[in-house]
Amino acid sequence: QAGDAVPAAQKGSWTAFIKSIASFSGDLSSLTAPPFILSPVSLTEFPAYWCERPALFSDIANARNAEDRSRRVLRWFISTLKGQYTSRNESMGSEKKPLNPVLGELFYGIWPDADGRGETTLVVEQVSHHPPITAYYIENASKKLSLRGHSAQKTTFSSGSIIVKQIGHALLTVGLPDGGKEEFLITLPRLRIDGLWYGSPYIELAETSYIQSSSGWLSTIEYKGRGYFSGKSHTFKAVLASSSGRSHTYEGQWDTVSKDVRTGEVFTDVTSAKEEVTVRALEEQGDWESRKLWKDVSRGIREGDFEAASTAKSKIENEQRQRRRDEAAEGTTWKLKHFVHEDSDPTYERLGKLFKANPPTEDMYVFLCNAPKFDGSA
Ligand code: CLR
Repeated sequence: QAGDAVPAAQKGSWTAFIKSIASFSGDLSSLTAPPFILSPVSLTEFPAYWCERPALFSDIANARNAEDRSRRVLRWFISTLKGQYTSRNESMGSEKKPLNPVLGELFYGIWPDADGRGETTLVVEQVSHHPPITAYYIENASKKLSLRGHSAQKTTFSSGSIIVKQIGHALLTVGLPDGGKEEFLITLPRLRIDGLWYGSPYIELAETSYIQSSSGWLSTIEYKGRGYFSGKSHTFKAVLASSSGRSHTYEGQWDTVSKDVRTGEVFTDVTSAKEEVTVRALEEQGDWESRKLWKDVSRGIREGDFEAASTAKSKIENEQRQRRRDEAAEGTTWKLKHFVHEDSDPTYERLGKLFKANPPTEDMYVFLCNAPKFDGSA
């Protein structure tokens, strides 16, 4: 039944919201949605999904050779998908509309060392508001691993679903024992948001994404949902192949278990608990840090006090508008804190050529290596 999961009083505004999406393409974040679908979490927190299994990330450093390294990178990547794409359904009952970050919004986090995996740190900055673009840098220095990337979306509407094309990519750099390095270009899958009619949206992944290693190994990952080759939702098939023709195939569900097709061995298993990022207490956070910045809006949404949420949100938005007006009047522009923007990414171009990446280049946000110490000093 249409609108089954929508509170009675919000059915009308939900229908209106769905209609406005249908006649719209581009930046969904600017559309007003009914309260029940609002998430109290900002998009600047999402890059943390890359590292919620920190042991799998650090395990990349234990590889014996390039082939093994590519396999471990693929295993870690597949194991992040459940968090990236199903965790709002688990924690809040359905996919929700995240808070739309302001320009300059920051999110810092850490996964502390344990069992010799080393400490992993996270720096996120909202580098554009219109369109929304989020840049991030994740590092496990003791294992010589770093991941830099940026994330933006282009949305369209097709037969009742929202189709989200992800713009941006991630680049994983692995320092090798001999002092050299290996790089991995990671492209991102397409999303389809279904269940809108019922008011209980969820994500299915579609089409293909790639992980190209500078060693030559390439993972080609195909995504399918219910009714396609396995009949199960959240299905993928990944082929890891070298230029010399050797290959491995892994198949299964990215939200539960997958196997090496030839040996039957378990490849990924994300049925155990993940480890959420640790952030500083609110009192220790700066004014631009996401949870501090949005605290009144988030509290309103969480406690069902939508009037308080909306007042607090307007305050932030008005403040932002004033800032942009002041900058225009002074002839200045907002200065990013942790990243420098470049129009093209030479590493993307070089590795992307190997599998004919589309587009042939993308923007790049270079990290300034100025992460604040976690004890609070900037
Ligand atoms: C952001 C980058 C992360 C993976 C990810 C997961 C969920 C996506 C999100 C990205 C972008 C914003 C998104 C969200 C799901 C819903 C939300 C597309 C790609 C849109 C803006 C909200 C739609 C509103 C309906 C839920 C009603 O690594």
